[in-house]
Amino acid sequence: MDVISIGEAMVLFTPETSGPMRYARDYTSRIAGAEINTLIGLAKLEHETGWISRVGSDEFGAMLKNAVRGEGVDVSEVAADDEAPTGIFFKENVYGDHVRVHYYRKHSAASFLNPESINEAYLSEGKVLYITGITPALSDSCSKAVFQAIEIAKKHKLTIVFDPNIRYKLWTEEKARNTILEIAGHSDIVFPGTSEGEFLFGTSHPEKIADALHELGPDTIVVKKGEEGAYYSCLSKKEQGHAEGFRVKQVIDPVGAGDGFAAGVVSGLLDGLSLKESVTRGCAIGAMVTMVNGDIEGLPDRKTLELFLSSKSDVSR
Ligand code: KDG
Repeated sequence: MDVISIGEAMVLFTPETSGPMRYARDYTSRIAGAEINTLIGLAKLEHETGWISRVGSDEFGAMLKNAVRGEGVDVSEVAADDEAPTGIFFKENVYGDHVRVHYYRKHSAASFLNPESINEAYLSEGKVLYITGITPALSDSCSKAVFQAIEIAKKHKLTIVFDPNIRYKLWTEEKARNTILEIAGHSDIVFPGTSEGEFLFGTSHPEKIADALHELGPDTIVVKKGEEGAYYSCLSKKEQGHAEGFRVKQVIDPVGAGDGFAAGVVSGLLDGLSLKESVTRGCAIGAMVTMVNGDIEGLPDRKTLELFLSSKSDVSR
């Protein structure tokens, strides 16, 4: 197994019409969730991936498991919960491109993930443990599960990759800051955004964010700057620099871009690319995700990624 992740996936409902959802009548349903988005991105690039989670013993749980399995991710460590339902959420396009997210995930099956959900034999077979700041925000038992996974990953020398992915709706600012910094301190590679740097360290300056995170322990930091690309810094390889972003003509749906970015960087590193090349792959996939509706639909396979990287016609850099 190349990459294993732990986290919640949900069914996402998007109204067919824009404006307040009280007037919406028709919805499209999709699957979403930061960790599965990244795992699916990696699976599309032919990496072996596995997902540790819980879904309800309900139709939405079956939908999620079928869809994630169908995208090539191993779901053998996804438990079905008879008591708690699968979480769902809605993306409301209030006006223009202003999007509001409404979660219906409190006490969902995934929020009952706990340290016993982590199968040591399964995780020890992986090369990379990928975690985001969403899972520890779901409940205390989820937070404990994440720290348990980190402990096992360290014991078996997996590379720990962490995307803070701060969701302010899910926890208090103080708890978010403390937990994110603690997890970052245990990680090898961290992918903060500039606004997360502002929240954590009071600066949106990429180099300052990277320095502050290096102080906590991680060897590699990649600071996401949206369509401007990313700043990367690796202490052991003494590699620092900026990778250019990809400006797309029309952003259709920006949600999920960071997860695609993570898939690209991790995929590049697994392929043995340099950090700069890996970050460029991340920027390309992040851009591609924004061009298509939904979190996973724009994630490319290798052929499509090559096409995007080589064609200048639809992209201005
Ligand atoms: O990164 C995309 C995610 O935000 C979305 O799929 C939903 O996982 C999600 C969350 O918790 O916000």
